[in-house]
Amino acid sequence: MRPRLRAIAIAISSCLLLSAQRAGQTVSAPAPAGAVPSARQLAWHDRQFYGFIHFTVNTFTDKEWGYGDEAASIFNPAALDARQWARVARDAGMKGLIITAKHHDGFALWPSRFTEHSVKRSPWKNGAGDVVGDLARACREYGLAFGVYLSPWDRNHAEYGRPAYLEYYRHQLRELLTNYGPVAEVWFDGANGGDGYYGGARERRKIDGATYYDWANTWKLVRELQPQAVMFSDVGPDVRWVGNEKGVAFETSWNPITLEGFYPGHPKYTQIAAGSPDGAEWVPPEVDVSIRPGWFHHPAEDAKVASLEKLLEIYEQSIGRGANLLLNIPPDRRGLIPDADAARLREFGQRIAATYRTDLAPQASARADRVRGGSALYAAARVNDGDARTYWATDDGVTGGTIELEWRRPVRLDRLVIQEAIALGQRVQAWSVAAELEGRWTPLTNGTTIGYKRIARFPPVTTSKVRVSVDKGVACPAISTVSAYLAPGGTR
Ligand code: FUL
Repeated sequence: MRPRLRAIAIAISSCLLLSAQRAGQTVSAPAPAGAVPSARQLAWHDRQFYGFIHFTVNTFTDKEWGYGDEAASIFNPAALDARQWARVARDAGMKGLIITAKHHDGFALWPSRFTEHSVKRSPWKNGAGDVVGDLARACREYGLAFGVYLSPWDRNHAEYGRPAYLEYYRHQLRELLTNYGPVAEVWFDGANGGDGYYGGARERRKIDGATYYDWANTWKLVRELQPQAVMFSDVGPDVRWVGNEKGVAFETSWNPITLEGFYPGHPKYTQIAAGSPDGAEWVPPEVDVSIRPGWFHHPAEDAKVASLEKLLEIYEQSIGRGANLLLNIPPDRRGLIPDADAARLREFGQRIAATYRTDLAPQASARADRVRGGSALYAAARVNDGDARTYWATDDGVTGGTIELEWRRPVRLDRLVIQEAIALGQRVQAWSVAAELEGRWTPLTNGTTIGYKRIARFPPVTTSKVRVSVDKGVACPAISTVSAYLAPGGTR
């Protein structure tokens, strides 16, 4: 071999040896940054999209908030079929359903032993029905997670506002968490106190939201009875309210949040609802929004079902900003989700499935400008290897970096889905996406936080090279997924 070639060959082989050594070395994983999710929260993040069932006496009185004096005799759905709800949910791509087992009016949708104000006093199935049980069974049949909403405010109960009501509330919770199999989410809303029937007193009752409910002990009961269930309220402990009912998560949205001094219904909650990078606990946001103007079904709103465009916008502004989406789909007086809503939800489910069916990223080769310890374990190829557990990372103290995806032949795409390895905390503060168009790097879009998932949309482009940059972070980036798609028709 000629000396020059020999020198090159030696250089190449020593390079290979060096990288082989590096691959063999154990480069340690990045340390978690800030607050991190629990196992039950990680399972919740994976659920992403599920439905809310608002159904009770209000459906029959055409109200949003019942006063608490509704006669059980008005609850009489002629064709209630929880399996239809589950089918509609499944066809929409939902992973679960949460039902208003009891709304503010106090009417129990299950035959509670602790009140007469329930389905057992209604003409429906001659008082032998159980809506909660029907839904729990339907969810099991259709592979959906099942959840319950138990309103803390009870405008029917005589003892509301006094200690005895708390006992009653916990008895009801115990029934719901004992008799219906696994519960994935327990939903505590923040509306509290005011006027009501209260066993005939018909008066205004004010409670102190900071102390009255003694949440710590109620949360303990849930943990004891259903340890895998996440609890939602304005302030967690597992999942928090996004702060509005419009279907929009904050553009800059942190899972960590400091909730000390706050309680469900706190008047200043919306000021902190976006979370913060140095937040003390991991309590991710959930976006609750209705497919109609109201939470309950009202015939006058039959023509106001959200359009497909609106639902797609909600999807991108909730799930696409790292939150979960809880979409309300209220049954009507028959006890069925109206045909128009069901058709819209099917259309929505099909569009989402079609948009995210074909990931173009696995066909691309990936490289990064920096890789943690030079190790294959943390290489760029980890973002498009189809394994959500692996991730690209850089060295400690390096809080940015760039991944390039390159295709052999040009592809057409209009969005990337970027995901952080959130088991290590939420780390990215700014990102940007560019594509090589006619030989020039062209910026496509940019944003701030990522979290569980960020949908980065841009006008459709045809390109062979795409670049994702992490421009700023609280720690070295840990990106588990970059996937690439083209929506059908090139629109949303
Ligand atoms: C609120 C309630 O007051 C509404 O009626 C609805 O249930 C919504 C999801 O939560 O706190």
